[in-house]
Amino acid sequence: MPRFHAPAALLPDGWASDVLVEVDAGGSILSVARDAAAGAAERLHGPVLPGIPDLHSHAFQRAMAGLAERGGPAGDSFWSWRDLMYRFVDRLGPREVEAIAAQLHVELLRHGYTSVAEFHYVHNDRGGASYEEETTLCDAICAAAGASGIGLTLLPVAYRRGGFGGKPTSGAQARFVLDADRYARLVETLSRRHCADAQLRIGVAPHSLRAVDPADLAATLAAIDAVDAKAPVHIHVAETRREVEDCVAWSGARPVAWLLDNAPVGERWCLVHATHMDADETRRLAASGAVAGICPTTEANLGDGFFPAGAFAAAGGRIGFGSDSNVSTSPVEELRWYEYGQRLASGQRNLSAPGSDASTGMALLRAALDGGAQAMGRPVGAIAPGFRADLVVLDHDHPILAERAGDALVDAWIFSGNDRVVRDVVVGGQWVVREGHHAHEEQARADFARALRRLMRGE
Ligand code: NGQ
Ligand code: ZN
Repeated sequence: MPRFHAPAALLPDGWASDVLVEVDAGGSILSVARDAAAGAAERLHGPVLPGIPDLHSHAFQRAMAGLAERGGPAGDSFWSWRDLMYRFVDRLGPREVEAIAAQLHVELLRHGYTSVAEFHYVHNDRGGASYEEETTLCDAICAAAGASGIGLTLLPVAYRRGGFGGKPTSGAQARFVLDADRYARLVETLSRRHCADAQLRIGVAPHSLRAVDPADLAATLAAIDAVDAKAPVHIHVAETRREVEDCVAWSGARPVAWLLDNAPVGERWCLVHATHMDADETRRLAASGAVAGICPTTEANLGDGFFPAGAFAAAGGRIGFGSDSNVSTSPVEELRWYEYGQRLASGQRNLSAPGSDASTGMALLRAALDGGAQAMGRPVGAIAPGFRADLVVLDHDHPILAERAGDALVDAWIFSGNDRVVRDVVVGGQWVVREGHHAHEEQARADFARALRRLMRGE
């Protein structure tokens, strides 16, 4: 039975010294002792944090990072980015999806993410024909996660409309569409296949109120409730101003308000983006207990707007963070930009800190852990009995951590840690990164390079 000993670790009630973590054969924490001798336990050479959940990813988009940074003839927007992304989707096959996801997972792990919620919406073959097995591309994601060792919440996406009011889907969207029966079968097959795997949870994701109509939304919830009535439900909502306008034109209500009025939004839900909310929506979403999934680097990259952070926090809302388009694969960047967005807009500092002398980095990290874990629907985000043994070891010899201890380590990491501050990573009690190196790193990089060559040159 693996045992780990750390000189310092962040536990649910704060920092503790000489922490001994005992892990069961399935990778969950059995016991945590403070002021304990190391004995024969494996030594963790630095301060230890719980692994961070990445609550929103579209893995394949990692391969188009940097390819959408040229101005268009009529300016550029979320929608012109989406057109380019659709052209990219068109070329992907199962081998490419798996290779890109594996490379992404290695990078996420090396930066301290230990689990990821994959919002996976490409289900059909090129041109839109069904694969013989509707799980083909979901299986590619699971294979990548298995090889990399990252924990996975797989959210097969329901995508059936091209816009509000049941608009037909475009040709580019044909790869996303499964009818209600095939979708229910996909959810059922995946849930059954993976129900005994502690590294993996299946949930669902109605893509957005643009891509599902009210009947599709109900059918999506019914599909998961038939197999797992507590599983996570994620949805994109209110990311752009145009989405809000179109939703009002269709229903008379703004998207977050529509969802709160028409769906059982509560703790199993994660509303991704929720960028454009009025004061009433902000208060009501906070009261619902759902997580707002913020993806600061992607939202900045796409020019979405900034989440109403102050009002949502004041109303007691829960947030977590996601890497979304994976232009960044580091949790540090998401947390930092969430705080910096508020500083730039307000001319003030330390807006995420809960009070005088409280650490901003720590408040951001706690939000990422708690909200992230809730959204994953897996027992992660804390070093405590019953939780997964997902541990991130910081490099205490890194210059930015010199003479830092406790919360100050986290502030230094979040606000200044750009380069190899994470030393080791354990997921489910297994070593996945040692001294900054992932065991499958070289293989993943070679497979990724080959996949990119096929995608970009057609070779
Ligand atoms: C996605 N990404 O599903 O990949 C979306 C774009 C859409 C973000 N919203 C497509 N960041 O929302 O229609
Ligand atoms: Zn997304």
